[in-house]
Amino acid sequence: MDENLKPVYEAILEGDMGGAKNGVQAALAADVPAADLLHKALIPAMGEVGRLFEDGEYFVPEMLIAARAMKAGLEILKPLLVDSGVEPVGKVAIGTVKGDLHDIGKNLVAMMMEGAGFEIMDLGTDVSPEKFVEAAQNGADIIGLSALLTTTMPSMETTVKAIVEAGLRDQVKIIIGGAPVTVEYAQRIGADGYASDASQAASLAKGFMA
Ligand code: B1M
Repeated sequence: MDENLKPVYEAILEGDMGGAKNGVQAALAADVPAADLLHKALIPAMGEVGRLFEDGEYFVPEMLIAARAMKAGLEILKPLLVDSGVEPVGKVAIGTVKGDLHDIGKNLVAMMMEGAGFEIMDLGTDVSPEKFVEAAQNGADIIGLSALLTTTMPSMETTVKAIVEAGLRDQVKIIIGGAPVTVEYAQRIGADGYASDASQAASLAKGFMA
């Protein structure tokens, strides 16, 4: 791994928020592109945290502090990844579905969509189907649903159904994503699209508005 990326990767694994911030700043000062920091240090570090959790070497507190360190790094990268400043191409309401508290991936998708020119209504985490319906009523063009747990994926289907029942299905496009989600699942629950990562989600959203 690049010597500028390694301290960031390690700081996230150790849950060292200050180290992550300093590492990101130092790497940027050494002309490492923000996208490289994201894809070659921050995201792989969280992947490794997940592996360590699965192997029983990390527990929830370690996951939490690693997530906090990653978020601190992301905050610094955000202005560099989001370079919008033009008329919004559309409105996206995005949230992590009911019962699910994971928000790093969702935040990243929101960030990339903002960078692609969308206005973002960030509904947060543990978002009920009713809240998504409300967002559709309030003019969202696209509804983005994120889920990281196999146990919360069914909330995606419930949300799609709630939007149908509210008579709003023709007014919005629904995009879903998150580690356990698949394109087949998206088709099965009647979503309009699935994206495996944040930049794919932004391209998909742009395609819907074209
Ligand atoms: Co949790 N957790 N967690 N966790 N956690 C996972 C998801 C897990 C896979 C870990 C593991 O076992 N290997 C596992 C789920 C197993 C499963 O369901 N199959 C798990 C578990 C079990 C749990 C708890 C149940 C643990 C417990 O309490 N015993 C608990 C549940 C809490 C709840 O939500 N109710 C829990 C809690 C937590 C923390 C709070 C400690 C923390 C979250 C902090 C936070 O988000 N603020 C946490 C973390 C950090 C993780 C891991 C380690 C990292 C997730 C992450 O941020 N990844 C994760 C393991 C892993 O994923 N490898 C794990 C980085 C992020 C950039 O990637 O979120 O995948 P990701 O997002 C990607 C794509 O998925 C996609 O684009 C993003 C960027 O490219 N994407 C979309 C995401 N949303 C999208 C939406 C779209 C399109 C694309 O369209 C709208």
